[in-house]
Amino acid sequence: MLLVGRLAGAGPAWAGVITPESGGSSNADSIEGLYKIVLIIATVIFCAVAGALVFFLVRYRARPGHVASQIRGNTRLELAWTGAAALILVVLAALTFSSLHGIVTPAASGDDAGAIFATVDQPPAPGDHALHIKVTGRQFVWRFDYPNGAYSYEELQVPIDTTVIVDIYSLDVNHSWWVPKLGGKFDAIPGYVNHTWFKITKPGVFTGQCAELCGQHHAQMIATVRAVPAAAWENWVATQKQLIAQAGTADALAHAKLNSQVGAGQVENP
Ligand SMILES: [Cu+2]
Repeated sequence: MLLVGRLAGAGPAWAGVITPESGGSSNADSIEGLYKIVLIIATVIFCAVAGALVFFLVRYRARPGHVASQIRGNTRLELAWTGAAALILVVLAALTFSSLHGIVTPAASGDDAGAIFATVDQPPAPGDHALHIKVTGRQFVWRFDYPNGAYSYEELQVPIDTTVIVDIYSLDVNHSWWVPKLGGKFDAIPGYVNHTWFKITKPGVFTGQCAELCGQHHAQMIATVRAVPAAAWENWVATQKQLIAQAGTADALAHAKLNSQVGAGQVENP
């Protein structure tokens, strides 16, 4: 009971409990907007149908001395509810298709967008003005590869006001890339590249989680997206590249030293 109470009291338990989360990227906002429209229409219809049902159940309930009149067929009523239902579906379809463009098609980067890279092995960005990030899922961590050769784990750093095209890979089993405030879920499937995008306008941190049960430590497969001003991002990605190169050099030195010690018999060959 205490555990259930604690779980229910946790902030994330109530994040977007009725509607999807939004506020990070315009595609997530469009998804939420569309969801709300459908939810409102569905709620109105539910209340009307359930209300009418309860009304007629009470109003025409069986009572001693009252015999319900037996009615069959009402062409006008039947035409009306068939037509109204069809009309609602047409309206919903029109709304969905008009929002779909803003959800699927990446927005253009803003005027303050940072340095733009594109790698040769990826599809061209819309207007050729976007940052491509390769996201790779593996048991149990997300890896992010940047166009300059730098990479990071768990946290993806991006510049604000820049359209980020995310190319999603998996190395082992099925995973699912999901940062709720930046849009919907996208499967990471071995042997297949999936794509999505987001564009963050203000600096901030957005948290996500692998959304496909991928093994024993699936719960630890978190993802964080940190959006920073363009200049800060350029600095960061350059520094990250340097740090990786330094670590590589230190690793090679340590390896060479160990090999020479093994050769000299100072340590046992493992
Ligand atoms: Cu996973």
